[in-house]
Amino acid sequence: MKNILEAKFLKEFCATASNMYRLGWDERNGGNISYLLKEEELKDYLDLDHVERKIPFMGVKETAFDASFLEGKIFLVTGTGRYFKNVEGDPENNLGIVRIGKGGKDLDLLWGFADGGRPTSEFPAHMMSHMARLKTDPENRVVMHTHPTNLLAMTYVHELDSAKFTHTLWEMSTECVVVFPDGVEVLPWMLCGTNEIGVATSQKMMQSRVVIWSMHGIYGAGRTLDETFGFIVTVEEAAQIYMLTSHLPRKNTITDAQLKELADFFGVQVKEGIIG
Ligand code: 2HA
Ligand code: ZN
Repeated sequence: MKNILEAKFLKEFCATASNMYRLGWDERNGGNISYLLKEEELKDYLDLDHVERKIPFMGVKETAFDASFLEGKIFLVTGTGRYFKNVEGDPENNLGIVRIGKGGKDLDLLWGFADGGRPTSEFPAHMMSHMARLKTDPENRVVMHTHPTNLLAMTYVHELDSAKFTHTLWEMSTECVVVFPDGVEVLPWMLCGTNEIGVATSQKMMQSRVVIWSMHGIYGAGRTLDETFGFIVTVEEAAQIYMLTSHLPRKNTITDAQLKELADFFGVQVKEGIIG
């Protein structure tokens, strides 16, 4: 077997966590990432028949949570209570590779969480989001949650209407409408770590790859770590421009006609009902 610490997917995952930490978005144990792995990319690194231990799902009501759609799927995931700051230096304790067990009722730990850890408290929201995204895009592999500073600030001062929030973000930078043409979906403040927020997030994920948890953070989904991180960075930069300018008299803006011109030129299908 090859050394898993040398695997491309693991190195890239660790580098992403470090980047997010250095951007100041993942204070303490804030943030979590899950990454759907393919058996082909794992088989040289792990004996997939060897289960270290079984881990129950936490924070979910058995009756309300059904992950059977993901049975047998394998995820690399950050641990509950773990700090992004420490992931790169000590992946074996801070990360785990888990397989969704029979009927989607529990997890097989295949690697990691070596000191007794278990997946993020937001694991249900991650799994429900993966299910929603995979139904929309079978190539989706990443769900990422973090606390970007300016985006959080914006949820305190901007209306929490998804269409209005999207329109404001699109106006803040020329590339926005091209990078996230399906806009953002905004959830009101909700208790995190619960089934309810997982269900609400996954419903929004059917419509958009970016879901905002007001006064908390963001959920992004995508095909690769780079793509998903890219959505979040772009949204956060737009929010930063909003926070730098919203209290000043606005002299210029990107007009709806220009947003439409951008969408047409780059050939992206923008969400209905946002550009007038
Ligand atoms: O994992 O960010 O939402 C820590 C969090 C919970
Ligand atoms: Zn959070």
